[in-house]
Amino acid sequence: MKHVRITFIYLLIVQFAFSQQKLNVIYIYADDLGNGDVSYNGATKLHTPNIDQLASQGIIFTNGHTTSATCTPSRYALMTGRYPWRQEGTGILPGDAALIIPANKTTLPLVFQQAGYQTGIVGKWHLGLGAVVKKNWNATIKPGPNEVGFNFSFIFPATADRVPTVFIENGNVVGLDLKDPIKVSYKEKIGDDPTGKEHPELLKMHTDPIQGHDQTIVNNIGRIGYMTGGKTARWTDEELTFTFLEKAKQFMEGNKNKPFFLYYAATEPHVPRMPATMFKGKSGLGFRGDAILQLDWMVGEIVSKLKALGIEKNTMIIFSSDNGPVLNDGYIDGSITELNGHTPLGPLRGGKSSIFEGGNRVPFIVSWPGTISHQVSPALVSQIDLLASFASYFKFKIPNGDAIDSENHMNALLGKTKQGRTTYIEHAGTLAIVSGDWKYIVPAKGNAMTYATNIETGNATIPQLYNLKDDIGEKNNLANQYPDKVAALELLLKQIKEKNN
Ligand code: NG6
Ligand code: CA
Repeated sequence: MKHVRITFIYLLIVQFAFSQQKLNVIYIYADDLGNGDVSYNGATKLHTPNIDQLASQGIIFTNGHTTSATCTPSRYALMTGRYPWRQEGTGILPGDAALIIPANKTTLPLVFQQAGYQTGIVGKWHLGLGAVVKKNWNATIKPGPNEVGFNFSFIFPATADRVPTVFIENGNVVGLDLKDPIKVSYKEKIGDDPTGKEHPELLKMHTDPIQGHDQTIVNNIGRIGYMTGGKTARWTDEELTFTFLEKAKQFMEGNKNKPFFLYYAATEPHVPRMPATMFKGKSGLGFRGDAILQLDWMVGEIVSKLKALGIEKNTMIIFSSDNGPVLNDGYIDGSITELNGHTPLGPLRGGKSSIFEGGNRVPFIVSWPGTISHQVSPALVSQIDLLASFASYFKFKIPNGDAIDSENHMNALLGKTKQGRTTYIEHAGTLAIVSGDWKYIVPAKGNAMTYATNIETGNATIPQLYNLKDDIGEKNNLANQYPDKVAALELLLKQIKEKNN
């Protein structure tokens, strides 16, 4: 009897110790997922039950943003808390680019690391690797994620459509046979591997003839860039998500008793969309829809794993996307022909690469079961603010000059207030400033439509002013009616641009 009581007390203590465990944070980042691509936010042609579940138990932010309308700059802002347009060389990077995250500055994972967290990244990196472009892929590649705040990394270098199509774990290419070394070039063809251009008959998915993606063929898919060697290390696209998910599960399992931060950078629904067999054809909307179902399934798997580890209530999941949606982004994959009335943008205008809201207003959910309850928040929140928000949560003082654009909005992220940012800068080919309900787009000379992907860039040589409260679709340009507003926003933008500390 006495024994039983002692065991009981012991169990109580163990449980208490666990419930005292610090919060874990998982940041799930979709790639090119639109505001209207999720059923919690109005999609009816496809269903995302696992993402919806996060939304229905957590906070749905209707005014959630990435900084930019493409991948690299958005990820740069997420990691550094700096607007990417302040920094040259933060545009979409080739697969052989050098690391663009400074190793001596505060980064988002460093904020967690200094608070005693284990930090891991699994998935798409796209922020460059190594010190130089001409790097040796056959030895440990440094600096990379492990040098800017991650204890563990299992990534692919750039995008799924860019070589080298290999996984890199803590700096080393996985499964590499050193007798078959990897070489990469974005300048000229190297080695004997067939290219999509010379051998279109080898492709299992046609490329759009005006959008390239016709260089080295890997897994019967044409890519951007040339590679040779590394045959045993090359990935199979259909397995990408299984591989990342397995690594993420191992990371969670290994750190179930320690606080952890996991950055899960999914590849869906970015091109090439080549989902696993179990998802092919499942959405009825072509491979893009299938890829979104695969993404949703992965989210469900992460939640199940948290439950199985008994840490679900102790883990915050933040779900978002790095930029707005695009249909034909280089491959003929049914994204247009099988769209079936699906509206990836919802009511927004633009899309990937656009300065309109469709470029940077993205799904944004914060779920923390048991601690935050469901609500819909109109607070303007941005990925660039995660750094300062978590720094404040951990009472970490950001060194002067670091993360200068990141603001602490932890109270908005936790649903304690519906007030987020008052001012925000959006970025594509040009800049826009949002202040309250107003958005001003800086005049720009570039094309009105993107090349080939057929998206309105938002570029215009005249000033554009929209009232987002009344006109979320940015249809009525009010610049002529409110010249004072235009002038005030221009001035505010100038002041923010000049800020350097
Ligand atoms: C573009 C690619 C597009 C995609 C994008 C990066 C062409 C014509 N198009 O340059 O396919 O890879 O870069 O997407 O090359 S992002 O989400 O990583 O920013
Ligand atoms: Ca992207």
